[in-house]
Amino acid sequence: MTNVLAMDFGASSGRAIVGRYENGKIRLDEMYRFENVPIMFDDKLSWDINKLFSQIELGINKSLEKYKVTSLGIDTWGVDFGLIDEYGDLIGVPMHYRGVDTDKILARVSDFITLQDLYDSTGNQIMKINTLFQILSIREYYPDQYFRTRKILMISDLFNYMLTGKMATERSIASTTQLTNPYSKDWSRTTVDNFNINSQLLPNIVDEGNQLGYVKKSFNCGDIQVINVCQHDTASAVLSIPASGPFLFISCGTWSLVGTELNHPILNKKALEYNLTNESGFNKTTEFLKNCTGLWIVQELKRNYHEDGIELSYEEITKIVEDITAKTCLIDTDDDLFNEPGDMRKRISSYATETGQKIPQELGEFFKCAYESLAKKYNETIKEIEDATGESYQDIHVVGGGSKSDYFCQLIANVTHKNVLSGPAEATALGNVLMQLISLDEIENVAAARKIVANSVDIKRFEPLKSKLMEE
Ligand code: LRH
Repeated sequence: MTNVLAMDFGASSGRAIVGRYENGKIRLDEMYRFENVPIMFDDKLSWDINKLFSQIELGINKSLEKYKVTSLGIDTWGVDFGLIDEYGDLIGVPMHYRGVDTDKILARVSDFITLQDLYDSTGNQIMKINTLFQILSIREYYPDQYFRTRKILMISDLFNYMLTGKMATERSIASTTQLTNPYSKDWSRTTVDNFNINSQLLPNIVDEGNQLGYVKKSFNCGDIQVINVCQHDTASAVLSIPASGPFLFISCGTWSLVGTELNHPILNKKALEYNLTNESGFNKTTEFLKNCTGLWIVQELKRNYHEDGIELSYEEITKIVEDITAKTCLIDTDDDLFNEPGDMRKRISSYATETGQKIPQELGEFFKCAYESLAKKYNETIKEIEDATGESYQDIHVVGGGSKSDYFCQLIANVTHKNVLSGPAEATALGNVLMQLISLDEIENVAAARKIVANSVDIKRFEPLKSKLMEE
């Protein structure tokens, strides 16, 4: 039996999971979960990087108490990074994408290049959080840090570096920067040059499955190989989807990544107009998708009520929501208003007032508004994807935390008029485990890995029901 450790970092929480492969089946054993709570550093919303790194050490130790572990892989959210100085040390603390001021930068991007050209050379959805805009913001507002920098390491690459002493960027995580070429899936020279970024700052891109090196002796954990998995959590999640033909996916965590897997990028007019992104998946596949706000608003509402002394589990929340028959207001979940941490009840109420809708009163109405608005957004995005690809899909694979809620999966089926196949809920960690097993030659390739997932995980099916929302 081969045991591998997946360190899976989401923007709000993380987990250490040991994947165990035997007799054609994968079993996941969760060692523990932890919260990922941002900190204020120098007045800027930042990642608690040392605490997060200590979770990896804890993950290794806990796993070793129970298992012999051959390798480990790290996947994280995209776009964020750390700056490394000439001594190989981290400069300051990596900033949180919700805290970086890129508004003015974005407004000035057209001084360098048209948005059409930027899209053509990177294939990425223009989002103010993208690494490129964050780098330009640091150069503008913190030139001292920028000019001391010798290498820029994405968060997962930074953790790999801290573990092994080796610097590299894995291809899928690099594709969230708006600095890679959507065809070659290497750094886009045109973009790097256009924005006058010193190309020496960007590490070499390596393929997923690359064996980077062993965990340093100083960690005292024996020989554990560090493998570059699909380090972008979205790419890991998609890899684990047990599909055989064309499919749509919604990878639903703090973010919802709504898209499809293709073997070529799409950069047509419609893709640009809809702001759809081309990111890199395993084997240089393209994940053609939109980054939509996901359960973030639900998570914030839950936190808002927690601060008022009301504790609710997600199961309790969806139970309450299911019992509400009255219509609630709908919001644009991607509106900037809901971007930053804060009281979502106030923001939803002000959105409702401004758009002439009824203001929610009850706790359940706020949550219902969030869930239904998300489903509406998914539906709109799926239509855009079908329009840009010229394809029509029957099935949506919903994976990640959101797939655990039958209420939400049924709602998505009703609103989109498509079948929803839910699970795996631990898609990101599972994709991470699978890539390690492929790298270790335990599994032949991704097609074989997906068959193993189909054998190992219960997938639930939800067909669209005639509901009130559908008829609107
Ligand atoms: C989802 C994700 C997404 C966003 C980023 C901030 O977890 O990776 O791709 O771009 O987080």
